Amino acid sequence: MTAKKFNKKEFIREVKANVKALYRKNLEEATQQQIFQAVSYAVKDEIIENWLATQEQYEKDDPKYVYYMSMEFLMGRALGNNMINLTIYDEVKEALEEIGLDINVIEDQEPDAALGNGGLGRLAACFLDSLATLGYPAYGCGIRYRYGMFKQKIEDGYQVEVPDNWLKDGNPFELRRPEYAKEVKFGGYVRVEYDEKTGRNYYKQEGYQSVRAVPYDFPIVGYNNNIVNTLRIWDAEAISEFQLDSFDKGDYRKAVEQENLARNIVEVLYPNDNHYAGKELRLKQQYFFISASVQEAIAKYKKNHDDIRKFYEKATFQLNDTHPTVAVAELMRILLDEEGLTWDEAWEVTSKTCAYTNHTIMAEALEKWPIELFSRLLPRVYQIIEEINRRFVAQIEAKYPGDFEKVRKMAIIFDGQVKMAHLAIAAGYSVNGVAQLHTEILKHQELKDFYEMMPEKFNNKTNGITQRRFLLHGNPLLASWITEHIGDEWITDLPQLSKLKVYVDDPKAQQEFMNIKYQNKVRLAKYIQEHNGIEVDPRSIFDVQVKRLHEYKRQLLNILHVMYLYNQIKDHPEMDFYPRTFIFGAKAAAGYRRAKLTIKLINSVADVINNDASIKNKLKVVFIEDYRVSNAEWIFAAADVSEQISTASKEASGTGNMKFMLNGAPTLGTMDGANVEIVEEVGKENAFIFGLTADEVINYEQNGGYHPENIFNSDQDIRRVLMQLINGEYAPDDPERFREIYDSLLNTKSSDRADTYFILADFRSYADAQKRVEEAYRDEAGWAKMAMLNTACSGKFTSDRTIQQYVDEIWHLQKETVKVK
Ligand code: OAK
Repeated sequence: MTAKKFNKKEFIREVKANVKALYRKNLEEATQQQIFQAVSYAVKDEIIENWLATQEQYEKDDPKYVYYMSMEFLMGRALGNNMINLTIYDEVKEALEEIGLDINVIEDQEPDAALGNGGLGRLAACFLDSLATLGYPAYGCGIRYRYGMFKQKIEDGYQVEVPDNWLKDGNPFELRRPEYAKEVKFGGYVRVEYDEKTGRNYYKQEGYQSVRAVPYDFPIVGYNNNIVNTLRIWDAEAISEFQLDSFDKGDYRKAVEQENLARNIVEVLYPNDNHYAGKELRLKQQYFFISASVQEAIAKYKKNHDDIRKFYEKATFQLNDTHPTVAVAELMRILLDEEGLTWDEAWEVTSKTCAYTNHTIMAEALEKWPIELFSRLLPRVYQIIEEINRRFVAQIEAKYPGDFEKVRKMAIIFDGQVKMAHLAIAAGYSVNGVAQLHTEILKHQELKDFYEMMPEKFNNKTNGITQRRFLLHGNPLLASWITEHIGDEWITDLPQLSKLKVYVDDPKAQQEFMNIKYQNKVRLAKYIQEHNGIEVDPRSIFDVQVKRLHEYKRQLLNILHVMYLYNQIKDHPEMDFYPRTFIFGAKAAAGYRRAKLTIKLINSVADVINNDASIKNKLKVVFIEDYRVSNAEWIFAAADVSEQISTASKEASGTGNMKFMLNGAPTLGTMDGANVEIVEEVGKENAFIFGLTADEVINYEQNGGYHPENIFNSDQDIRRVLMQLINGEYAPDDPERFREIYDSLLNTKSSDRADTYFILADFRSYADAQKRVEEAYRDEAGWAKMAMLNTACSGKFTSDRTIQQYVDEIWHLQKETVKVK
């Protein structure tokens, strides 16, 4: 299992040669960006033999593959991670030092591959890392967006979105594979021909427009095992004129339209998290990468197999939420129209191939496409979905005779809409949630009818994260300390961390552990100083909430509590208050007005507090601009407190919570998503839990009885904070600025129910939990123990465990091993 020996001299020689070949420069003349490129090509060279060897081995063994189909892969930077997984990080670092280069500066040149929004996209990236590390044959299938997640600038406290031109300097790790290009067809109409000989109808799409899907491959390096899997993301190119069929030749307008289609389709990632916008272009994106990926999976299978009816023995499609669900119908289309299977044969293959993961219960995230749009864009695919629906409805009626309610609630096509979740559940062989609580809510609330009809399909796969990126790379000091104490097996076997438990009462170990935390806080403080111009004290408590900005995640609860603390300190200057730095990082969807206003509120509160000398630096508020994977690695390493304060029942799992825990930050949170399991692992006494339970929230939602105005009227501290939203305290130039937020909490006119996310209901118990944090932090030894226990008990939350469960319980893949030559 050991990787090829690294040759330092050879590596340096190659870096220099690359600078010459790429830029006609000597090392001394090259920019850091150019050196980054040169180093990356040298690292790619280390990868390429393994990549070839892996694919050869797979070819020979003919294993089953999982195709992880996802609109998003939030990969972050590749260079550091590839060096880590090749186990050449320290060697490269030394080699670069020898020629006067700083590896951190070089790594910092790389733009994040931000082809995702948040949790779902980052999970996909962690899964690819674990699949390669565990030795399972896998493809990530996605889109090569020209522009990824926008870059966030903060101007005058407001979020400004700047295009993310991540490919502008070229991408050293990608490989264009034109030999695997596929044609994808949109629009037109379906012509049916009856063939008397076979007695079958044949369906042909005509008058369509098409684009050429061209794949780019990214190596996914397994940790220290010679395995390199592939992330295959598709670019769109115009079908050149000479390829138009004779009927269309010379049709200039069509040629131009096709060119526009190709240009638009992969232009940009939709920046919505947990929200569906229903845009036509988005459906085009979905079908574009799915059609190309399914065609490729079938072509690959047919290379060495004759019987397409056994396709599912060699391939399984995991649908990352409903976004890739059109795969169900595309697979049916190919099997029926191109492979000539009967409906029943095609259905058997499809329903043994596709599996679906649900990542949210937020109603506004449910994908429903108007049938007019769907049938116009994908006429043949729509016909197939109609037939799937017809048969599914017949099944419902057979099971529940006369119960039209069931049909109304479960049909795939209803009320003029195609419901993608219903399609995924009806067609898939597995439906999973991403944390125990979430799966229970799916089974007994959101997807109750489906669970009752087909309970065997439902299962849970609690999310996980890769320790290679979020500890070994992101927190090298702690990683080394852990290795010194328990060896390095934790890198591929995270539950080994429990061996750290013997050290949690050892004063020396405690001191070392907290000293590492301190150094990581110094590193982050420097970053904040450089990027925000704010000085923060690394001795203060770093209380961190980083994640997408969404009302259900309740950044508003956090900042309202900061306003409350500020009032307290102002009222009682002599009060004993442990200095705190509240750190936020969050992007809001570009069109999400209230989320953007919340960012402005956070920055406005920060301005007032950070500039009030009278509070003597007891409180600081920092909003880190452009929160993304690369700076997240540093943020988790430096956190003392992990804010996971979503309204119970709303956060499907959370994965940031796991990254904090791994890095020794106790959770301050609600009993929501995977927080429940975190508490199960570390013990309630090593977390700060508050707020309504999921059952209580659901009960209010279903039966009413929640009246935030009563809380407002009876709790003077809360009243005061809310009044400060509309009296100009934080908006002297425009006291009405935050009226919308105030109204959302109290005014039933402005929304269906005031305080949709139960912020006032949970405020007191949140403030109490925060008080407990402060008390606990004052006890140095006690805190060190708690922090260490969080790391020691985080073993469950590795994505290696999650992937092994997907393999054992859903995909049934065989482990591969690859030897280097
Ligand atoms: C994004 C778009 C549509 C639907 C869901 C999402 C999404 O990112 N959901 C998140 O998925 C994560 C991975 O499973 C979970 O940890 C988060 O709780 C969930 O919000």
